[in-house]
Amino acid sequence: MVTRGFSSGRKPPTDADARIPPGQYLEQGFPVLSAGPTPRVRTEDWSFTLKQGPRPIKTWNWTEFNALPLTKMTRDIHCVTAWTKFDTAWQGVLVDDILADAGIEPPTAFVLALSFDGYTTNVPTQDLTAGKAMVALLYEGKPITPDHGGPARLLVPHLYFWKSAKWLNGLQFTERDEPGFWELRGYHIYGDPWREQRYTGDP
Ligand SMILES: Nc1nc2c(c(=O)[nH]1)N[C@H]1C(S)=C(S)[C@@H](COP(=O)(O)O)O[C@H]1N2
Ligand SMILES: [Mo]
Repeated sequence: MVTRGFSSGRKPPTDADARIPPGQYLEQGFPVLSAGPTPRVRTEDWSFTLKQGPRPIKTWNWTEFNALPLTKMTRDIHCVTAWTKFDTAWQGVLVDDILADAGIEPPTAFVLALSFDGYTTNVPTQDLTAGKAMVALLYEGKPITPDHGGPARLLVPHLYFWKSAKWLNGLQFTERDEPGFWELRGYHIYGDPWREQRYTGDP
């Protein structure tokens, strides 16, 4: 007997459905979303700085940063424009390993990610540590292409993808949760896709 309700065009729920947050659809491609033109950052000119407020804690050049431990992360990602992509495969340096190399414990509870294009986005420190986030250097085994944020981008896969800053050049510890580029323009301060925190005022 055919189960009523699943028979006429409606598909039964699958494991895949359970991986798609509310209001999202499954995307097979990899859309590019940038607020401005793609900055071309040569690895010779690349650097990454850990800061506390305006004060630099430590800076790595490309060679130094690539000497840090490389970790693999394969995760589903969720863009606020409603696409979800399964099993994106990244390699990069865990934020934990960056902090360890700098010899510090997180000095404040919030971070502002800083990018070469002037883009910023805020994330609570605890959403970046304990293996939850990385500075990604490779996508599907190859250097990240410029349009997707190469040479290096932040990857915070459990939050909407606008939190994964492309063309990353630093992480700044801040005393308060300071809204970044999109958070100042109406996006949610935290951005949990499972709670559908898209815009300011969403729960
Ligand atoms: N530096 C920077 N990072 C950024 C953006 C940007 O404009 N500049 N766009 C954000 C947004 S809104 C999204 S959805 C993702 C898109 O990443 P993708 O182009 O690799 O899909 O990058 C995020 N990171
Ligand atoms: Mo986005």
